[in-house]
Amino acid sequence: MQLLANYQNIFTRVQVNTPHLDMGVPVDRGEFERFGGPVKSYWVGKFGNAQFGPIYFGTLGMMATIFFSIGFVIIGLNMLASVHWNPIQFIRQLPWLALEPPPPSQGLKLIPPLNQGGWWNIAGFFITLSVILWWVRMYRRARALGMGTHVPWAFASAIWLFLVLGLIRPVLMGSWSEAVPFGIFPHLDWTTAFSIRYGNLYYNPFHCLSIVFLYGSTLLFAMHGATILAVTRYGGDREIEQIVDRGTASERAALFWRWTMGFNATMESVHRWAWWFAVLTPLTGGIGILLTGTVVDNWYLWGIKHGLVAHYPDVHGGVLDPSLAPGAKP
Ligand code: 07D
Repeated sequence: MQLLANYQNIFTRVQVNTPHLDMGVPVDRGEFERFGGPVKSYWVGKFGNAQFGPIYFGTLGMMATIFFSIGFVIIGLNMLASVHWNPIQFIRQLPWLALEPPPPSQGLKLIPPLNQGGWWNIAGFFITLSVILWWVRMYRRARALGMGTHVPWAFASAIWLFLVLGLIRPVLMGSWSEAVPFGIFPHLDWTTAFSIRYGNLYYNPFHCLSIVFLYGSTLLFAMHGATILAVTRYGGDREIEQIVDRGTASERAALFWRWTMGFNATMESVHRWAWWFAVLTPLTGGIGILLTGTVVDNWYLWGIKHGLVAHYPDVHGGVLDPSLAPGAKP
């Protein structure tokens, strides 16, 4: 009893250890051998599995890594060129350096002059290719293990937002200049500029929805993670196999939520809640970005029209749509 009362588990307490290193189940549909390691680390075992490797790389993994590296190096070299190839300045200014997309004058030209954003198109092409190949690799590895494809489909949702931001929306708008620059602060500056240019993204209902699912995901993850940790002393980490048994960790976990808020997810459904919340974050976000500038030019004015914006006293005169302001680019 004393032992149970003291049992706390913020860090992993149980490390799976075998006398031999575990190579994993044989995969008959795998075309390649796994390689690298395996090595064991006690401290890594505090956070996850103590064994590193072996990893399955295969053709797709190799190609995705090569294409990503090409894109990454192009971005890095452009940044280095922007500080006159000075390595010290490269490191000092790295968070502010950018590889910008082509300016509006280049429209949707496939390969604009290299110093007019052309490098952005080339780097973007390689990174997009790499992300897509990595998706196919994930799908194929899940299939090879006889798993469902839930992970790749969740990843596809993130790729959807990535493609909307960098490819689909710029194409619909007729200009690469609408796309996101590569760079640490520059991409954040782009986000703010985008919000201001299109009348404050807070009034975009899909941005609202995306935030609901983003915050909701963290809440659900915290609730589920905390619940399981709280009942591991009763074997709660065996989650699903306990679902039908009385008096188990699963039943206590469920009862805890039924007692405190009247409703409980089940050991199965909580994972579906988590999956859907996570997937819906970039899914709804991508819809919101796709509508911006294509269907809706100013979310603040849209919000006034649809009763979303609170009514303020008209102290500054009316609000002008920036796209109608004198000197605004069409
Ligand atoms: C970004 C895409 C998937 C990524 C993939 C990975 C590589 C790496 C590496 C080049 C995460 C591929 C990438 C392989 C390449 C190299 C080296 C997923 C991504 C596949 N917002 N906002 C969201 C909040 C404001 C704005 C989402 C909060 C302001 C814009 C989310 C606030 C302004 C966009 C969210 C807030 C503004 C967003 C992102 C608070 C100005 C988007 C969801 C409290 C700052 C994006 C509809 C996500 C979107 C987005 C949250 C405020 C602008 C819910 C909490 C008002 C322009 N915002 N935001 O999962 O979808 O991203 O909008 O203030 O485009 Mg916002």
